[in-house]
Amino acid sequence: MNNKEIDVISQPANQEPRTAAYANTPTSHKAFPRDQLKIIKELGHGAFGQVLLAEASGMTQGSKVTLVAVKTLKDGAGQSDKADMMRELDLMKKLPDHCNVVRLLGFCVEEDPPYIIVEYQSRGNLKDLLKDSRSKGRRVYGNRHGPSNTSKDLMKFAKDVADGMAFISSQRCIHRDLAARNVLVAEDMTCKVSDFGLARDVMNIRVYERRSQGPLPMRWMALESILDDVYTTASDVWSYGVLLWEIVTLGARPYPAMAPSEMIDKLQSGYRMPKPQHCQEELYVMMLRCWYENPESRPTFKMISKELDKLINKGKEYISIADIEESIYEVVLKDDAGDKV
Ligand code: ACK
Repeated sequence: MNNKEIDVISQPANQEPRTAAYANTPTSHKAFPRDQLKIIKELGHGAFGQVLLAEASGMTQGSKVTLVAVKTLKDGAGQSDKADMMRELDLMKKLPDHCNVVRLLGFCVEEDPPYIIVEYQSRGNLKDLLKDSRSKGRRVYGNRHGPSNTSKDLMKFAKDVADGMAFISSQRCIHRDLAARNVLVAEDMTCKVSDFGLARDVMNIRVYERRSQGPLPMRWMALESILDDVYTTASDVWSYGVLLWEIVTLGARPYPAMAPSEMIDKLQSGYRMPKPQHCQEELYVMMLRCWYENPESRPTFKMISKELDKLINKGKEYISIADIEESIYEVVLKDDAGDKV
C-alpha cells in the first residue's frame, strides 16, 4: 500500500477540522457512493452489527483513497436493528465536528446493507489499549517517555474524553453508553468518544426515559438510570467516573468481584468502588463526585475538563502505574454475562 495515497482523516486534538473538501461538506449532504468503497477487512463485530475497514476513493481532495471505518449490519439483523442504526446515523448527522468525537464522514443508506462511514482510528478502543499496555509490562508508555509520563498519558486520555463529552452535552445529546470500550484512539493517541447506538438527542426534553428493552451496561450506569430508567447528562457524568476508574486500573472491569444484583444493592446503601492504591486522592475524589447519588451535585463535563487541566499542569504523578496491584482487578466471575446484562 502506498502511504502517500492513503489518508486517514483525523484531526489532532484542539485543532479546527482539516480542510478536506468532502469531509467539510455539511453532514446532511454526506451520502457517499457505495461503489467508491473498497472493503478491506473486518475490524470487529457484535451480535448484529459489524465494523469494517475500507478504502474510500474521492472522499478528500488530493488523496486517491482514504482509510475509513464502515459500520454496518450482519446477515440476520432484523428491522429493529436497522431502525437503531438509522437513529444512530440521524444523531451523528446533527453533531458538528469535534476533535474528541468520532466524526461522521458519510453514509450509504439507499439500499441494504446500510453503511455509516466514520473516521478510522488506528489504535482501536481505549479499553483494549489500556489492557495491552499492562501485558507489555507497562513498556508501551514507560519505555517511550520514562515512567513519570505514564500518568501524564493516562491523564490526557481522561481529559480528551471529558472534552468530547463536554461538547456532546453542549449539543443536548445524552450518550448513555460511555465506557472505555466506546472510546477510540487515533494514531496520535487522541481519544474520541464513539458508539452512539444508545445515544439520544434531547434538544427539547433534557431527560430521556427509556421505553424499549435491551441489554444494559449496568456497571457504568448511574443509580437513577438503573432504578428509574432516567438518563441525563448527569448520568453520563456518573459513567465518566467509571471510565476514569477504568483508565486508572488499566482497563479493569468495574466492581470486579460483584454480580450486578449485588452491585445495585450496595450502591443503594451508599457503597462506591474504593480508591485504587496507586491512584492519588485528587483523582479519586473526582470519581466520587461523579458518583454522588444526587445527579445535581455531580460536576459538569466542563468542570471536570477544567479540573483535569489544572491537575495535568501541576505535573504530579496521579496514577503510579509501577504500583498497580494487577491481581485484584483480574477477577472473573462465574456465569458472567458480559458488559451488558
Ligand atoms: O479495538 P477495536 O479494533 O476498535 O475493535 C472494535 C471493533 O471495531 C468493534 O467495535 C473497532 N472500531 C469501531 N469503530 C472504529 C473506527 N472508527 N476506527 C477503528 N476501529 C474501529 C473497535
